Amino acid sequence: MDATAPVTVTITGAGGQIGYALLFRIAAGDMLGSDQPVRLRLLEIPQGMRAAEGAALELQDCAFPLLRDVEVTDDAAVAFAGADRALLVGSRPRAAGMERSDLLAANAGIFAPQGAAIAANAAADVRVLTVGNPANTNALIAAAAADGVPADRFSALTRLDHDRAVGQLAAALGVGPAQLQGVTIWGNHSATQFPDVAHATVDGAPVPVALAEKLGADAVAAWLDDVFIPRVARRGAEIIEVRGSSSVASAANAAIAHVRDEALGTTGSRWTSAALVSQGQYGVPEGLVCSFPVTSDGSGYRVVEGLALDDRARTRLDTSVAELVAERDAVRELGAI
Ligand code: NAX
Repeated sequence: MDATAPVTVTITGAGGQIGYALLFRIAAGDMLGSDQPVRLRLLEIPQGMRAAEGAALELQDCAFPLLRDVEVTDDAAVAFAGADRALLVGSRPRAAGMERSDLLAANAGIFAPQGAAIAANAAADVRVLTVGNPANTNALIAAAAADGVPADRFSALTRLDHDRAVGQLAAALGVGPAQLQGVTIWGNHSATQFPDVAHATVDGAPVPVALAEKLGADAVAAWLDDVFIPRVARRGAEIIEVRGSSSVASAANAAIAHVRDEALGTTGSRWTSAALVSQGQYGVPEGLVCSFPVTSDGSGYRVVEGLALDDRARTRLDTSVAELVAERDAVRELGAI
């Protein structure tokens, strides 16, 4: 593609909170680079159209040099027409008293038609990030419905969990986030996820050793099990409790970082975390959308293979994978995949 040809980016749920935090940064060049023009396609349901239209007016008022045009629609075929990148943000949140099967069914009703609309209308090399929860299983549903689109074009967001883990670790070690490498989120974007520091380094030195120096060798396991892992896994709830509203700017930042690293590449030996369709890596059943350590050379994410998992790590990954299997089986029973 000509370097200056615009990239078409479709955002679903664009009238919602994360949509509002995403649009302006994408238009400013934070996601695809400061020399990459973009076209934005905003998909909403009828109730969300006015909010998305209002955001489109504000985008115009920013006169972003990279923003070629903005279209707001409630028609998925229009929204995904020619899409190079799609960010599936709009989803059905869990209402009070809602059973998990009802939640999965409601989201299957959103993500299956969107997957089909992507297959029918998007660019041949489209890449799709699912943000809306339950993100892993929504990505699985969309990928299954997108006939003819290779499954490796679909991913789900666990970059927010990854960045939360890096933030917690940086604070505990008294270092900057950029000094840390090799943190991994394994599994589902849920409370069962496994934030793993076993392979992480701080300024090139092993994080477990740095933690032992900081906390005392005997205290590291308890800190990881009782403080770090639960805090990262339940950070979303902590944000709601303190802020009175769910994570928005941090979620949008993570989605932008996910697509930027996928499109422009992770540098050097750095890896990040993303939920990809498993090809059986680390014993994760094929076809599940599971978070792994990943790198990209700019042509798409690939799982970092060959990392050793000790018994403790294996058990945690297996627990999260069992939850993904249960979600997949539930949507299978609903006939959604
Ligand atoms: P909002 O409720 O503010 O916005 C959602 C928007 O989606 C609404 O404007 C709604 O009208 C629209 N929508 C609903 N169904 C749609 C459909 N079929 N087509 C197009 N648009 C549709 O929620 P917001 O705070 O923006 O969060 C969006 C999603 O991100 C939620 O599912 C949330 O749980 C999820 N999150 C995922 C995270 C992750 O790390 N994977 C973290 C942040 C966030 O919790």
